[in-house]
Amino acid sequence: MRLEPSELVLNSDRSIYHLNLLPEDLADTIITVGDPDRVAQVSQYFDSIELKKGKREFHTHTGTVKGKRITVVSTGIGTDNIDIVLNELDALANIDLDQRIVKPKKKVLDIVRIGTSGAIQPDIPIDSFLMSAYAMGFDGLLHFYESGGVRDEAFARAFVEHTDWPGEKSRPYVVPYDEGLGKSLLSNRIRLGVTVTNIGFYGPQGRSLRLPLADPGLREKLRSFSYGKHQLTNLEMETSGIYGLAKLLGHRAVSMNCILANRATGEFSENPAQSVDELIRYTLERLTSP
Ligand code: R1P
Repeated sequence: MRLEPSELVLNSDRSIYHLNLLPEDLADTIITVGDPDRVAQVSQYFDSIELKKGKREFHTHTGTVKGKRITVVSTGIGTDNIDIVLNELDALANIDLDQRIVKPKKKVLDIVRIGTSGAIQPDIPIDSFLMSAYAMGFDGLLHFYESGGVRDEAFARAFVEHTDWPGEKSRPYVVPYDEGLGKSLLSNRIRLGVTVTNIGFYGPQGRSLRLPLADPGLREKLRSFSYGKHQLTNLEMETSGIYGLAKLLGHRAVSMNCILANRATGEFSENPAQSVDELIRYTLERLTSP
């Protein structure tokens, strides 16, 4: 089926609409970061950079590290942006943009988020690294896709019951990481956890500056929830969308979190730039190890 210009939107040079990239600009291994300034923080460790492009908050560098081609792209904040980034990355890999048809043979991308995050369990140290074995999304993005096959409904149901989750909020959904890619990035430096993806930084994460919260007890409900051996470990704003759409599209995704805040102890990192830099160097090292 041919995708109409209103559905598959291309720029005049045939690059994909928001990312502003051509298919040949994209490596098969992709690092996503929230902050556009973090793109250069990653690519400074490339042996060579072949491409720098950007549009809006979506900045991209492609290059090689130890002979491996890697693309780093910024997503900006939130799962609404992740809907754009994941769909457009997949279109670059799996849609013939000239013919406007889906290619018969699917390419699998490896997608690794390097992001910052706040812990919700008091024993998770500031400046430590956490890999999301599961993402729990409060954002609702996946509900717009036929996604029953990738969601862990029993996990989500247990959480809804524990929190008495109100019906006017989007139903939480749970999606696992790609275990194969995860194992290749794991070491004893990394804690595995369950990451909660929020639709905001303040109220949705239980922060109140001037506005009273609808449920002041939510943070404690998150901290005290357990499902089998799993506890909720940390909060951020992209992982559920990345895991959900990657699984639906047939890609492998893992989210690496640098813990900058601990919401249970009230601490914040004294050197966040250095911590993020260490996670970048760790991830690049693991991605390029044989
Ligand atoms: C909020 O400050 C932002 O930081 C976290 C959240 O997910 C959100 O995007 O990640 P990044 O540092 O990767 O942007």
